[in-house]
Amino acid sequence: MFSKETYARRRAELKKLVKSGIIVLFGNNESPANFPNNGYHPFRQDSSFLYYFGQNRSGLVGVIDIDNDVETLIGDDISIDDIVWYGAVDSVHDMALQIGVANSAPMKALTTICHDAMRDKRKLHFLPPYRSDIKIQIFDLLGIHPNQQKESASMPLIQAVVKMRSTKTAEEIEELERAAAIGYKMHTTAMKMCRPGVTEKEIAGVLDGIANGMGAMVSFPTILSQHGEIQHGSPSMAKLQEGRLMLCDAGAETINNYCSDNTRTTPVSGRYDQRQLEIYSIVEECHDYVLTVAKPGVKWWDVHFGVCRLMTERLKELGLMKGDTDEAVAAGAHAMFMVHGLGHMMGMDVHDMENLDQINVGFDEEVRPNLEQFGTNCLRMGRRLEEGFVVTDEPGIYFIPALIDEWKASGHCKEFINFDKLETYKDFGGIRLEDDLLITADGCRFIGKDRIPYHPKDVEEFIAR
Ligand SMILES: [Mn+2]
Repeated sequence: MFSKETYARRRAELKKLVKSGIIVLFGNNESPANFPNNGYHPFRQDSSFLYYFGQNRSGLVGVIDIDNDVETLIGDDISIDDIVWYGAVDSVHDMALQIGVANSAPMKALTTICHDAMRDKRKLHFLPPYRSDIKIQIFDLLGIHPNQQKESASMPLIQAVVKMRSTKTAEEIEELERAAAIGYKMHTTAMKMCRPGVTEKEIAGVLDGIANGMGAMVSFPTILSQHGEIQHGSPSMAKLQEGRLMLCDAGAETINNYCSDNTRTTPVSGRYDQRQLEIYSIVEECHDYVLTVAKPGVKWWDVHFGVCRLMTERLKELGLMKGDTDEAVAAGAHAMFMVHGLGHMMGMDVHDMENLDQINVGFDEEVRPNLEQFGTNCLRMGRRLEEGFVVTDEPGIYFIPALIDEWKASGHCKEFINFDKLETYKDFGGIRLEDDLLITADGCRFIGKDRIPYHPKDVEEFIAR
């Protein structure tokens, strides 16, 4: 937790931005895995609740009555029965004081607050809910059907939260650095373990253990696969095989729930072969290019398409693409290889604030998303960078047999893709490199004191055995 002044300052700023009405921020409840007392573990608090109310306990709601300048932490104190099983915890009153909130109340008070507000026709601001239990709670409190709750969520509140959480303060950057240190340990361990005969799950399980042991947990389910072309390839019981590449996309959350997100692609044999090296070098060049152009005022949209053009140029040199580079990128031909966007915001959520909808987080009036074009529709961020933003830099090249077959059969982008050569890459897999960028006053820098090795020579030396 940060100091109570941090939370008080954030709520004061939020009040200024939202201007009037009552803000209701729902914390998360325990989520049952297979029965109520066997929940998904560890408990994960809602990030916006954490940001303004700091308390990492289930069953809490934060209320900010802007017009009357009253803040209340709502929740029920635990009973002696719970104390027997889980130990004593601070009272809701004490938890409120720890975050500079003057008032506390039991959960039934929320019903009164909401009913009074509706009677007096006052504006109630809530964020779009994403858990079913909270949707039921909102239905009970406000009578809004779960299907209508996304539309009924408060746009002024969404915009205020996005504005504040997008810019990371010095104490948040320290947390992100801590997350990066855990991520470093995870990735270097995966690289050292990567060898023929070891299963994907064995390595991923060790990474889970590092994340749990050094912080809160992984920031998302670890992607670890020899089939790097499968974007969210879950680790399987398959044994790593000589000659293949292991793609590992993984990150950690600190105890205070700040994230890291990195990707490395390691040769199972210990060395990249010539064909792997050729593709890897393109991804590496794209990854490093971002460092030279990302700075305040630059549109992330332009950085993404700068990478797409560079990738297309290099793939033309390899004979996998052809034709005019600008025309190829305009047609979306590069998405045969890079099916996703260059990166996303990162903070307390690995895809920061994705529950508030990426169109509100990564885009604005000036830069609108393209939801039509394959590949470009996966770009989660386009707007101009600002100092204090944290974005991931994650170019990748993949050879997806089903996609190759589909485009080849339909003739899609046939003037830009050399399908005959591409056919010979169907057994390749995929390569991605990912690091987390902090936008500084005049440029950007990677988060994390130690770089996880990624230049091919460095990787090969690091895993030499
Ligand atoms: Mn990522």
